[in-house]
Amino acid sequence: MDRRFDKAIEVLKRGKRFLVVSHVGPEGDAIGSLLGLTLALRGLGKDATAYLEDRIPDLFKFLPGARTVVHTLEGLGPFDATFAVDCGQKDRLGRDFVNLKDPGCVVNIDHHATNDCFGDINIVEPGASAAGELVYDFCKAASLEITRDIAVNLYVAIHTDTGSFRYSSATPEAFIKAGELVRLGAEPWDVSRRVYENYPAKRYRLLAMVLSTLDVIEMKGDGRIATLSVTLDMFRKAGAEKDVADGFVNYARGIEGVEVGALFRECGALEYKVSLRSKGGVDVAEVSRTFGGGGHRNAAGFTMKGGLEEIKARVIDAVRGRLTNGQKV
Ligand SMILES: [Mn+2]
Repeated sequence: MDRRFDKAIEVLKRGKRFLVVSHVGPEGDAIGSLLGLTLALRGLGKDATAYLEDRIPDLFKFLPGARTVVHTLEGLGPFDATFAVDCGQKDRLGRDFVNLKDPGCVVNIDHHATNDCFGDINIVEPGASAAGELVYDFCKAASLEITRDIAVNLYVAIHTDTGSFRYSSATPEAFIKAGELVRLGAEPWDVSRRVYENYPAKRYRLLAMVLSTLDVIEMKGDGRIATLSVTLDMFRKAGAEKDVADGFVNYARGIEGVEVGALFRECGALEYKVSLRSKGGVDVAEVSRTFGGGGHRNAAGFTMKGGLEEIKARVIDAVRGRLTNGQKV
């Protein structure tokens, strides 16, 4: 890890104009890591542009620096270097980045086991709870000052990616770093209130429709899979944007006796985004890879073309195969 950090620190010292990017459909870790690193670079007096293809979900707009994020790279660049955070594949960094001619040296900072090491320098640590943890490590290694604003961003990154420290990814290191970030000014209740106690009413209207699609499928003594689905029509009726359904998949996994929860989110004509959550007995990253996606052992996803019932049947089959292959723990 140290040599890769040394190389990245070299890049940091040599450059003046930096780009920081993260994945499409950004969530807490993507946004927190992106903003934390961007603010750290600016603190050094560097010119740092933060780019996300997609809008920042409303509940993360309070994060320091959020208003400085750009959603197009047209006319920007060249850059001396680009830092990509929390993203396993280059094509998930947004169209403008993929088409960018002069990103400079690409430093890939990520914790997805499925990362394909697309960077010139790859700091990929699947053992890290969040990319935010690695940005924290990088700031420490490069002696960058972690201000209160940076601490809030990195705390949110770790907090959200560990499911509020509920997942097995909540390692001693995650707690230690989060504790340090609290010492540096991140306020746990303030963050919780803004991130978890601040949902728009339309989220509940949408959730009511989504919960009515619940299907719990028995797997012959091997646990169960529960599915939920959300259609474009439901989004329309609730007046909700697509990110309003973020996290709904956890309602499927949270049922007694259920090993795997799945959410099927319609995102176009005969196209669905599938989110899978496991309690640990099934590696859903592996399931997702067979459909061209990726993620973590207990949280993964992919997009798939076809009708809802057909896609559901294929996913249930794939999970059933894993459940009965002796992989259940
Ligand atoms: Mn992450």
